Amino acid sequence: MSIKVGIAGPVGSGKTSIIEYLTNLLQSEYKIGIVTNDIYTTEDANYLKTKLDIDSDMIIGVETGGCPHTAIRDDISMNLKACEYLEKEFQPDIIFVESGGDNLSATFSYELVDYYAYIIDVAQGGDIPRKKGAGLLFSDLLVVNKTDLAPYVGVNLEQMKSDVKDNRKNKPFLFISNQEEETIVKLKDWIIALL
Ligand SMILES: Nc1nc2c(ncn2[C@@H]2O[C@H](COP(=O)(O)OP(=O)(O)O)[C@@H](O)[C@H]2O)c(=O)[nH]1
Ligand SMILES: [Mg+2]
Repeated sequence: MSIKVGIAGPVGSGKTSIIEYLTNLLQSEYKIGIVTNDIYTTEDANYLKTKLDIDSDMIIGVETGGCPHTAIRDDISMNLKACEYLEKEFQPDIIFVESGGDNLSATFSYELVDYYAYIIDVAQGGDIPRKKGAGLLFSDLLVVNKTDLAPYVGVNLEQMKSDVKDNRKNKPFLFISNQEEETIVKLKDWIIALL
């Protein structure tokens, strides 16, 4: 059985990039499958197929054709089918399921994934954690990405951390940036702990 990890969050927050780094860090020890969701294309899957050094048949792009929330929360049949195919053909250790970009209310069905991380980024505004939203409050891990951009977009990271702490209660969160390798390693460690 694979462990299935959902990666949700608004368009452009860094979901595909995060799957790319995690796969690069994990692939020597774990077999990875990937399912991406786009509304009208298989753009993210195509991107990952060109970038990653894993069997491209283990990367499946689901074209949801409609509301991106529905395909990960309500009618999960297309995503389930993709995951079942990967499990049957390749027996991966981990399957990452990237949601189509959403607004702050999207969540994964736990019938589709075992755990999910919710990704926001600092360039969307420092006030996002105060605006709450289901993914932000209830995800298994909240990731605040692109901390390197904070000085350029006038975001106070300390204030943002304090807002995140208040809203997450005891649930975990990470502030990360692709410019700081050790933060990506912490994210990888979170995945390994799930296994
Ligand atoms: N500055 C900066 N840019 C990032 C970081 N992570 C991702 N990006 C960029 O953000 C853009 C959107 O990322 P992508 O992974 O496609 O977002 P998605 O729509 O959530 O899948 C891309 O141009 C990435 O290169 C980061 O930590 N810092
Ligand atoms: Mg993406």
